[in-house]
Formats: sequence, C-alpha cells, structure tokens
Amino acid sequence: MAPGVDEEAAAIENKELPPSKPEAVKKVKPPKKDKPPQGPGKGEKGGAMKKETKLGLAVSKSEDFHEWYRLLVLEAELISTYSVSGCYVLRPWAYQLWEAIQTWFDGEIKKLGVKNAYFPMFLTKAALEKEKDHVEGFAAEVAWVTKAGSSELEEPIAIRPTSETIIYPLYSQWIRSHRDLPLKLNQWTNCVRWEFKDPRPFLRTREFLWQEGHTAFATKPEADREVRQILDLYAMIYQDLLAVPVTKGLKTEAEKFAGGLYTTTVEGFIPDTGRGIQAGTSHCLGQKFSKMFDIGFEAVDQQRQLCWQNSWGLSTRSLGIMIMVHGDDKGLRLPPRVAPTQIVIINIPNAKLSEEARTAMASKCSELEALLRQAGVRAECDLRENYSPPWKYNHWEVKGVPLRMEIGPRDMENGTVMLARRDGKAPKEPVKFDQLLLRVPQLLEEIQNSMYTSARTEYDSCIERATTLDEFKAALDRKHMVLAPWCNGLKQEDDLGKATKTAEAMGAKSLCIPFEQPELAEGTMCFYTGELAQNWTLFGRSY
Ligand code: 86X
Repeated sequence: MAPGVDEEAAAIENKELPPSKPEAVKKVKPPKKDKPPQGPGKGEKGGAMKKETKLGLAVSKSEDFHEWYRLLVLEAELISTYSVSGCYVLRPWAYQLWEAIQTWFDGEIKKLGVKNAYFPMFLTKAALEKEKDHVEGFAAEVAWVTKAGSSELEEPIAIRPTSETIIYPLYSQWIRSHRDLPLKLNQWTNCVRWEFKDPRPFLRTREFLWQEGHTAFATKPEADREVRQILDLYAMIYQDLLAVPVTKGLKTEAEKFAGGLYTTTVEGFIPDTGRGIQAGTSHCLGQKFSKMFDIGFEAVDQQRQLCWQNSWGLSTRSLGIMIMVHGDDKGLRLPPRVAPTQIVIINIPNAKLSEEARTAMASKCSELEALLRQAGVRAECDLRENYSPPWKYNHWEVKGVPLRMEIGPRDMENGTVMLARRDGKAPKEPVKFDQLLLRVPQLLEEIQNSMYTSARTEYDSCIERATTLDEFKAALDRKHMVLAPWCNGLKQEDDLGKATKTAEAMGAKSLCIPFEQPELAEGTMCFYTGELAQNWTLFGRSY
C-alpha cells in the first residue's frame, strides 16, 4: 500500500474533525447563526443591535412584547419557523417540555383508570356533519384533503380539528351494557385548525399537539366528579410543574363549549399584554352527544339509558403561557420541574493552565455531572472548547436553565464550585464538592417555589374588583382582570363586550366564574345591568 494514500486520508479526516488543541481552537469562531448575543466586553458587533439591554435578547419584554416573544422562542432554540404559514417546528428543547407535561399527566390519568388509544386523524364529511349544530361555527377552520396525487378524491376527507365525531360512533358500538362503563379513553395527538388570525408559536398554530380525553359514565354524578378531577390535574400542571398561576372556574353560558352541558376551565393571564388565556378545559357533555350518536347501555334494570359523557383537553399552548409568564429580558426562564436541563456545568480554564490541570478540571465537571445524574438531577456539562465561558453563560441563560455551576482554577484548588441562579434571586454561591448533592436539589426546589410565588403575586395583583362599569373599564385600561358581581345573562355578556371595545383594544369577555368565590352580600347588584347578581365573575380581555 502506498503510504501517501493513508496520509491523504488522514489529512481529509482531520479536516472534518474539530481541532483538538485549545490553542488552535481559540481562533475558530462559532458559526454566526448559532451565536446568541454576546455579553458586554465580548459583543463587538452584537452590541449595536441590542441597544441598552446589554445581555440576552435584542428587544426587551416591556418595550415590544410580541417581538420579544418571537425572538425568544427562536433564540432559546424552542422553535424553528417553517414554510407552511402558521406551522412551526418544535425543537428538542420545546418537545422535552411537552414530554414533561405528558409524562406527568399520563401517569395521573392512568391512576384514574383512563387508557390511551389512537383514532385516525381523517374523517368523512358525513361524520363531521353529524355534529352539524356547533360544527357550523368552526366550519371555516376545517382542513380538507381533496386529492391523492393528481386524482380528485371521490369524497373530500377532513383532518381532525377535534375528535368527537371520530370517536363517538365507536363508543356507540362498543358500549352495550352497564358492565362496559365507565369507558375512559385518552389520546395524545396532533390536531389541525386552519386559523386565519395572526399565528403565534404555541399560542395559535394551525397544527398543534394536545391530549383529548373522552369518557362515558352510567350516571351524572360520576361524570361530574371526573370533570373536577381532571380540572384539578390541569391546575397542577400549571401551578406545580410550570409554576404558572391559574384560576379554576366554570365558563359562563356565553363562553362554554356549545356542544356540552357545562365547561370548566383553568384561566391563565399574561401580565404584559393584560390578557387572560384559556389554559385547559374539562367539559361535562351531559347526554347531548350520547343522544346524537346513540351511545346507550342496558342498565341493571334492563332498561336502555343514555350515557353521561365528558371531554377534556390541554395543548402545547400551555408552553406558550409558561414562556410568556416567566421569560425575561435575558431570555427563557424554566421552572426546574420541567427544565430538560436543570443545571449546566461549565469549566473556566484560563490561558495559563497546564494541559494536565485543564484535563483535571474537565474530568471534575464530568464526575460531578455523573454524581448529580445518579441523584436524579438533570445535569449537563458544557465543556466545548471553541466557546468562551461568558458565551456559554449567555447561551444557557437564553435557554432558561435554572442553575449554572462554574468551576475555575481556584475552585479546583478549594474543592468548591460556584452556583448561579438563572432568576438572579441570590448572589452566586460557593458550594463544596461534597455538599452538592444536598444543595443543588434544595436550590432547584427553592427556584421552583420562588418562580411560582412571584408569578402568583403578580397574577393576584392583576385582579381588581369592580361594582360599576366605570370601575370595570378603568381596571381593563390598567391591563387588569376584573372580578365583578354578574347577573349571568347570555345576551348581556355580548353587550358588555361591545361596551368595552375601544379603538385600540378588544372588548372584555368573561374568563370564568371562579370556584373560589368571595362572599356575595345578599341583594348585590350586577355591576353592568343593575339586576340581581348571581355570583362574582372574572372578566378580561383575552387571547
Ligand atoms: C370544541 C371541544 C373539546 C375535546 C375540548 O375542548 C377538549 C377536547 N374537544 C372542542 N371545538 C370543536 O368542537 C371544534 C370543531 C370543529 Cl369542526 C373545529 F373546526 C374546531 C373546533 N374547535 C373546538
């Protein structure tokens, strides 16, 4: 074999490998598009773009909220844009957040006896129209497949916007006797609603991911109980996992799912825009669908009865709410319980360090990573040598990792690390190697709690009470939600929407009738109509 050939091969191979010596690597700049904004002192060109915000995103959250959000989801590597308008790629950083919700919720519903299944995403026109009454309101959003290759289909096929009309014909076949009940199924799927309003990652996308639960019972009390159990799980997803405050309540007649009996909801709020946002819904459908689809059973007394049904859903919109609530001018902030990486470990070699000390430092990082992982902490080293420590700090801050561990030469000598919180709620803290297994989980817990507490404080400070329309409008102008005594009138709610619409802002809608009600003194009047109030209702401009 000619020696030259091997040499050539090796040379080519070497070109494709990243240079292995730090000295050589230092000159290699990271590819531009992967480069988050640089910190002060490093940001030669980046600085001009970022104005006074210094670190993190080019636009601050308060200056231009929507631009801030658009940049954040890209720079945190949650989303990539896509050629079909209204559709986005969920990158691993976002998908792992969805998986965290999925894993937890899936475990909880299985404890309630719910099983997963998968129904087709296509439905015939005839099936869709079985639910004609309220499909009408949504018809414009249904996407259709009309062709296969170049040949027209005989019948256009719809893509599911939701699966009632796909699932319920099967329930009608499957359920025969009271012994077949309760039937509790869930599916994790995509869904298509061809909306024409401005799309926004997570909040309004033409295709989204969700879970939809569809259950059938012999009696109403069983159905009622499940509606609330599921709603409680939704509230826990928000409050305990995503550290996002919500209000649990009942939708008014104007806002409920028209196909059902009553709708319960968890309502979130985005302080920066002053808008409420429906965060998850759990419906009692009553017997409306069982009548329509003939879902009945032979009871113990051998009489045929109709089932009581529920449906419930929560989508990737939840991630948008979390991002909007917790993100700041530096980027994303992730609650530790869902963060794909809870702590990032970064080595800080300096130029004077010997090769040996450099290697020892990197091995220490890997060793601590392994130690933390064994204890169930999602730890990750970033030992890349072609990126500077400040660049890495910024990178992981934009991505929202709750804790950062730094190890420099002095730390190696002292047997310590520095821990920095993404939320900046405390100064960097030195911790001995052998204290890490104690301190890191504690800090993660503290961050989780502190994120929820501050978000809750802000949420609560955005609820005002009003007893007159003037007070009501003034609260809306302050970008707040309003809790007001309400008559529960269907038409009156429509009027209120018109009365609160301004040239700049949409009208207010009811968000929910909170389950937790302040006392309503006897004879209290509706703030709007002057009729007798039925309850305190939460209102707001909303998404
Ligand atoms: C309402 C009701 C319900 C199961 C949920 O909220 C939770 C999970 N479904 C969904 N809804 C529609 O029925 C609907 C129907 C059509 Cl045809 C559409 F294009 C859009 C829809 N959006 C919502």
